[in-house]
Parts: sequence; C-alpha cells; structure tokens
Amino acid sequence: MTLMKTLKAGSVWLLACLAFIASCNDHKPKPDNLPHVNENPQAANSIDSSAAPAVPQPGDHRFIVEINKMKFVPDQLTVHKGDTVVWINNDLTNHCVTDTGKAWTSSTIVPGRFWTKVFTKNADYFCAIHVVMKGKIQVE
Ligand SMILES: [Cu+2]
Repeated sequence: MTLMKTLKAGSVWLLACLAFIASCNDHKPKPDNLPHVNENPQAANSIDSSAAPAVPQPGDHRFIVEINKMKFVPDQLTVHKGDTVVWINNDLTNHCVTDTGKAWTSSTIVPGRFWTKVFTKNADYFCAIHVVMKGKIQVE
C-alpha cells in the first residue's frame, strides 16, 4: 500500500509540474514585438505617411520606405541621383521590391529585415508576392 501511495503522490506531483509548464507557455513574447531597423533617426523622420510624395531635405542621402499593412509607405518618393532607399519590412508577412520592368528585385524580405538600393534613375516597382502593392521612386 505504501508503494501505491507513493506512486499516487508522484503522479499528482507530475501533473502539477505539467500544469505549471503549460501555464509558462502562455507567457511567451507576442510576435508583434518584432525588431524595428532604425539605425538612422534622421532617415526615419523622412517617413511620410501621407499620400503626397516625400520631399528630400538638403543633406539627406538615405530614405526609408516602410512596408506595413500590405503597403509601401510612402508609396511615392523623390530622391536625388545617388541616394539610397531602404525598404524595411515591418509587416507580419514576406514582401519583396521588384522593378516593374524586372530590371532588379530585392528577392524576399522577411518581417523585421530590410533591403537597400541606390537610385540613379526613376523606377516604378511592385511586390511580386502581392502584385497590388506598388510604389514609385522619382530621381531628380
Ligand atoms: Cu508583398
């Protein structure tokens, strides 16, 4: 009988441990805590959430296009020749940046990652994964 009692007590203890482990799993970090890539605060300020094209400021050589909620923000950007555009995927799904004429592509940009390109001429681009997502880079 003593052995049976020990086994019963042991299984109760085991169940308590399993319940504790299961409750710990509820406290995992939520996926919306994705890292944001903002190395240059000044460049981050060039994000313009309005529909109007962003206007480059003197001294700006890098512009950020945020990919969020299935949109390029801003979707129209005016830069100077030789400026760099950084696309940051802050969305929850994969995206890409592909020239409309297929002259270049970023390939897949997973959430939390970014891709950069230097521009010397105008470009229309889209996301080849979600073809309704479109954007434009105007080079002055
Ligand atoms: Cu996309």
